[in-house]
Amino acid sequence: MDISRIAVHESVAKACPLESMVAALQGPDVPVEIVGDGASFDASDCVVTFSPRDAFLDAVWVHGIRAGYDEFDVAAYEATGTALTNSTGIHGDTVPETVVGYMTAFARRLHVYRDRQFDSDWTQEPYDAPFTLTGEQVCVVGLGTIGQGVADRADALGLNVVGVRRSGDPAEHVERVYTPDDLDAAVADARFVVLCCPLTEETEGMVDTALLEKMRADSYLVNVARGPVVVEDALLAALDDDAIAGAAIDAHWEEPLPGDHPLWDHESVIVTPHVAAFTNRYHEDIAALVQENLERIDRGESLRNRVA
Ligand code: NDP
Ligand code: 7N6
Repeated sequence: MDISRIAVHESVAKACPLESMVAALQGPDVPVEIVGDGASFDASDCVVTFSPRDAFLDAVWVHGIRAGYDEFDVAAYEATGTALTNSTGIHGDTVPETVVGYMTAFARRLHVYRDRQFDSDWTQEPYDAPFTLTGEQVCVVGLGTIGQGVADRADALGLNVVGVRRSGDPAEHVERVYTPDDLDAAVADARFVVLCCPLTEETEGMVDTALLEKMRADSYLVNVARGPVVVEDALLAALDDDAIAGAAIDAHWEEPLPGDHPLWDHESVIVTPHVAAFTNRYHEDIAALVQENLERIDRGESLRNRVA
C-alpha cells in the first residue's frame, strides 16, 4: 500500500472541526486535503471519514472516525479489497465518564433538580428517591474499550460489576462475566444496565420487552451503543408502565431524534444527542490512529483496527 494523499471527508465535521483534523493529520510526507461529495479517489488515497460513501471504495484505505462501523458495507470493502479501519480504542475515557455522569445523576437525582432549577423550584425529592452508587450492581453489556472503562470506574465507585460478552472471558473489575445466552440472568439484579456493544445482527433488538421485563422495576437502562440495540416501542412502553425506573439514551434510532419524539418529555429519561464520546481532543486521538497505521504501512505491517 502506497499512500500519496489523505482525503478528509467533510462528514468528519460531525465530530470535530475539519481544520483541526487536517492540522492534526498534517505531516511532512503525505498531503492532507478536505474533500466533499463528488470527489473521486484512486488506489493511493486514504480517506478519513465519519460517514460512508460509495466512492470511497475506489480508495485503497478508508479510516472511519467512529468505533462503530455498522453503517459501512463491510462485504463491499472485502469485495474490492479496500481496507477499512475503525476507531475503537480511543473512547475509553470519554464515554465511560459520561456513563458515570448518567448513573450519578439518577442516583443523586441531579437531573430532577436541574429541571426544577428553571422554575426556581426548591422541591426536594421524596426521602426514598436518592440512593448511592456504592453497593448497587451494574451490568455492562460489551466489555471492550468502553465497557472496560465503565467497569473500572464503576468498581472504583463501589458498585458490584457484572458484564456480558460473547467470549465470556473474565475482565478486570468485573465479578462475573456472562455470555449473551445468559443476558436475562445478567441483567436481573442490576440497578443499571449499560449497553456498550456494537450494533450487529446479534445485538439488534437485543433489549426487547422480554428483557426489559427481566430488569428490576427500579433499574435504569443506559444506551451508549447504537439505537437499534434497543426495541424503541418496548423501551417507551417500559418507561410508561414503570417497568423500569428510567433511561439515559445517547444513541438513538433516528438521529437527530425527531422533535416530537416521546423520549424528550420523559422526566425519568436523560436524552443526549450522541455526544458521549465528544471531547476537544478528538482530532488528536484520530490523527494518532491514522499516523500509527501510516507507520505500519511503511514497515509493511498489517493495519491496526482493520475491520475489512
Ligand atoms: P470494542 O470493539 O472495543 O468492544 C465491543 C465489545 O462488545 C467487546 O467486548 C465484544 O466482546 C462485545 N460484544 C460483541 N458482540 C456482543 C454481543 N452480542 N453481546 C455482548 N457483547 C458483545 O468497541 P468499543 O468499546 O470501542 O465500542 C463499542 C460500541 O459502542 C461501538 O461499536 C459503537 O457502536 C458504540 N460507540 C458509541 C459511542 C457514542 O458516542 N455513544 C462512541 C464510541 C462507540 P466479544 O467479542 O467477546 O463479544
Ligand atoms: C463521535 C463518536 C462511535 O461509534 O458513535 C460513536 O465512535 C461516534 C465522536
